[in-house]
Amino acid sequence: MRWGKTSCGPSPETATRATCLSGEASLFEVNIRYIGGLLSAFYLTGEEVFRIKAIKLGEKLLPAFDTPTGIPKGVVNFKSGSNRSWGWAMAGSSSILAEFGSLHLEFLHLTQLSGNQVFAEKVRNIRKVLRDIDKPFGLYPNFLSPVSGNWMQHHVSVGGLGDSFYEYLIKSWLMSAKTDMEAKDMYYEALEAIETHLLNVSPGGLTYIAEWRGGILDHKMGHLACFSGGMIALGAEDAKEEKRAHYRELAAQITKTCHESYARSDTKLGPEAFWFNSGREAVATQTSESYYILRPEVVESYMYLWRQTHDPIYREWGWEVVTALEKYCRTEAGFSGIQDVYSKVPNHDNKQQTFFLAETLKYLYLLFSEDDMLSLEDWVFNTEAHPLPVNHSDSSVRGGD
Ligand code: DMJ
Repeated sequence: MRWGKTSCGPSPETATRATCLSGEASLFEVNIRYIGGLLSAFYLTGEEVFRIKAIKLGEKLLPAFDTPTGIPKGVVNFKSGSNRSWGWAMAGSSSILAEFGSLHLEFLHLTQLSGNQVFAEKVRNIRKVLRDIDKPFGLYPNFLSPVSGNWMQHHVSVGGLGDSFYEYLIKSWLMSAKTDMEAKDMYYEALEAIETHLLNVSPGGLTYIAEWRGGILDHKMGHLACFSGGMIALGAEDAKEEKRAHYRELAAQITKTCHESYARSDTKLGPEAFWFNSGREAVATQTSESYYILRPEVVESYMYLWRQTHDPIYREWGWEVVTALEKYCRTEAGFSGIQDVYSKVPNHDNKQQTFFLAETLKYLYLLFSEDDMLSLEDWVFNTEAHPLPVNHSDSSVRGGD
């Protein structure tokens, strides 16, 4: 998900305050941060207050789905119950794939914990719309009209605006104890299309997933797209047998590329976006993309690759990040993003994004923990790294129809 102008102000950090005085809230941010966090707190403690609050907050989000297609709009007003699209999303006409595509895990748990089918029905409808819509070359564009149900623009990205949609397909399969066949099929079909149309290897041998603008490729990866190494590793085990080794290797190669984006900077932290053009590889080419805001995606993939391979290189790479965070991001009051990863003089942005604690430090902790610490057999992490239990007991959390 990429930060855009929010109803709470012009800059990213206000977007992390998923609600603001107007009563408007980001459907996506409230779901992944607050509902995801409350659900995890309930499952990890059994404290009833967390279950109750998660359900109440979920009910507050339901008006976002009041559209002709049932595809929710990105902004909901907790006071009035109205909804609207982000102004920056195709002039307010579109919903964002990574937003409406990243509700499934949490909403199935809201149904399980409330007994109210409405939550599961909302996300099953989203799944149906996406399953049935024509997809250009099997790809999922990032902007969809909640009114017409048509794609509004053919920009495809495994990074910002698209990322967690793909993540939630494979995690729906895993969270359903491998009963949600629809999620599994959609995931591997989407991955095949990504491989066919977006995957590239640079002249220097680095594998990367480019961005697609109606058939034209931008040979760049966002830091956000670096979660994909971990995602592909997570899904490798349930791929067709003849593809499993290939996906394990692909996951390792993409993760290696993302490591290179860190290794090639002066601070050993990676930029917001890095390019493969004009002889440059895995480096930002504009100062406007040279910042690091404590994002987790690269260490997230290290954790998954470590769990899958136990190759010590992933802990070595993880420790490089710990060292760099201490050296360039630690401040008296916490940790701060930096404005230029290519400068040895850290220009702090004076913001500790919420995902630093929720994700970056958690994935680093898990990277150096034993596998039975939040085992991937029993837990899936929502896209804000809040652990949700795999439902081994029954198929009531099943994601499909
Ligand atoms: C987090 O809020 C989530 O991981 C989201 O899915 C992507 N962006 C940030 C972390 O960079």
